[in-house]
Amino acid sequence: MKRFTLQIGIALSGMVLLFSGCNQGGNAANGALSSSAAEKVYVAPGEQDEFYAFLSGGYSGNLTVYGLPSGRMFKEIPVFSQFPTSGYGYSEETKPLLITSHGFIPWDDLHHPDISQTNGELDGRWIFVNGNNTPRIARVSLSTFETEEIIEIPNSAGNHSSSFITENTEYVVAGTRFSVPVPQRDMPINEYKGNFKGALTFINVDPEHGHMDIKFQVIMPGFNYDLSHPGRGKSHGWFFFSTYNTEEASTLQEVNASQNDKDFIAAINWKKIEEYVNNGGGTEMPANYAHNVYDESTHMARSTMKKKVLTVDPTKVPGAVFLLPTPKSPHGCDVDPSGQYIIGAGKLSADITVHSFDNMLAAIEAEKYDGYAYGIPILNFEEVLAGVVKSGGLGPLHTEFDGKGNAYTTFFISSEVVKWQLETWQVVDRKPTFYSVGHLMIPGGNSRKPFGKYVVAMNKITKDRYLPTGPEMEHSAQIYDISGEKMELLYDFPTHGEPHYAAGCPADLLRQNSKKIYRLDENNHPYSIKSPVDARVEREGKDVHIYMSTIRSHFTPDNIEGIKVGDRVYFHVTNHEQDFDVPHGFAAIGANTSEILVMPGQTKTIVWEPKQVGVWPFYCTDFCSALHQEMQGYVRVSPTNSSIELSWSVGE
Ligand code: K7E
Ligand code: CUA
Repeated sequence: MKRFTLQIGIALSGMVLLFSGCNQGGNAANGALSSSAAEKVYVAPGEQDEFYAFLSGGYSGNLTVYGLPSGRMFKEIPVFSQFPTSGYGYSEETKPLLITSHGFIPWDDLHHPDISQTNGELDGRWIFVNGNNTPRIARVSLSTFETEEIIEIPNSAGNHSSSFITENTEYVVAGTRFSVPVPQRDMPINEYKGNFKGALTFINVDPEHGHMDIKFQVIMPGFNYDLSHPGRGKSHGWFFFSTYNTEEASTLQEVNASQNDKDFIAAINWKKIEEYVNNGGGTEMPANYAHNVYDESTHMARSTMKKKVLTVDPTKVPGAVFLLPTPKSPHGCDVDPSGQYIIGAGKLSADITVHSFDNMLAAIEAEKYDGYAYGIPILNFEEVLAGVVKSGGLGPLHTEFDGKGNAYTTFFISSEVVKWQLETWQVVDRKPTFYSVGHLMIPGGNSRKPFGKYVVAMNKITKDRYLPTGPEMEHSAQIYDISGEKMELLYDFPTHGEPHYAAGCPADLLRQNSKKIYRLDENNHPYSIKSPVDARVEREGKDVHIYMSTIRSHFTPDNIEGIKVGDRVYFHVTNHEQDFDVPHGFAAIGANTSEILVMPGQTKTIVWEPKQVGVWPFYCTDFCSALHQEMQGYVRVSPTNSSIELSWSVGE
């Protein structure tokens, strides 16, 4: 969420009091109404949900997977975090995913998931997410539900207008929220204006493997680039970014970035820029950023540092970049399923501004300019405007679409979802949210083909909605039925971290492709073993490599002697199961990392550095069979100068 002015802050606290005082939520869930709502979210034991929903986890760094309409959480996918549940970010194989130019950065702030598309429709191959703080984009596989790739974004800071994709997943786009010196250098902050720049990064996605590579960065004026969405259909080839702080204030932004009556939506014709760079345009700039790729065949990630990036000066590509004036520090920037309407939600406003793509093209053609900003044409506001939604709410943020001609906009300050019609711009319904809603999500809502049955509102404030859990409450999502004329609130469910945006899709798009096991015969991990008979221990100086097998219900080897204080012991654990949902875990006393959870057919490595002489146990952490408690072993650790030979038992 963004800042809001002092006055609105006060109004907000008033409203929260109002809501908690009158307990509207309780009333809404009473009586006959609540029983029909209950039926609509009830998924009977053994039955499955109709939709997947992927909620961003904000400051948890993770992505959570839910079912709709039940609101049941299925999985938390670690992305920008260390996650002891699976060992992600702790295991030797996954640590390289979290490498950046700033070193190992095991945390980030994840805001906007977007599912890959083909011809503007969800194709269910990958989901892209952004890390805000140390700018990164990650790609998560929707077959393994694991993070497969993370690329760092140079010349960026506060990677917020990200990670949205174009309609054939040609690009995933990352825009900087904070402008910075480009290239970074030591300079006075009060010389921001005119000197800081905002990079909009277009990252090429390999159509077959999904691998990401920065194609170019458009180096824009030093505004704050807040959100973005791709054109689609007729506007495919364009990308739209909302901006604030077009004042280029460098201090007291709460006031100084709210001076201009209108900021801009920047319209970028990426096809034109792509053509320009394909013909040799742009300037190669030295850079330093990490590109981390996980290989499913070796079960291992590798990190490489990239040393240059191609930058584009927007004034060098005539006809490629325009600014659309948009009132009051727009936050959300959303494009309807037809690609015709670009919605700017001025977060300090009551109205929603809708621009027309056709009008924009006509205004460009007729050069209806209201001046220039750093050489970039500013289009005349009235010329590009399609309509204004007189919402009656306060603080519009984000808009989604149902594919039936309706748009749904969240209002943070007045805590509601407002349903309005495209083209008539009339409000047709509004429902309160509890409380202070940020994003909302309709499955497929950011595509040509939304599935307009439910909308999920993700709320910033929980207060009295659940049993209290001390000062810290989980955030709260709410699901509404939007199949009828009026929205109907069905259910509340708690979320992890702070969800911002979410992405959803029909369950059938993913269910069939969801991987059940990793095949052992395809395991190319250099320390994997194909069978327990290959289990062994090898010493290389102070490094000891244990090639370990797990199968219900034993480790091979289970007892190891000849380890010394000062050794680095690598447990390379291969899970020899080939059944769905039979992981084994591994934990060793005094390990400085976490446990690891190893999926069938997979190999994972944990490093253990024994500090004390003794006989130390390890065990399986996942209750894998009736004899799970027997799944254990010992390591004998001798003094550094001991002459005890390496030996191990293979459980004969
Ligand atoms: Cu509005 Cu980061 Cu998309 Cu939060 S953002 S709500
Ligand atoms: Cu293997 Cu418990």
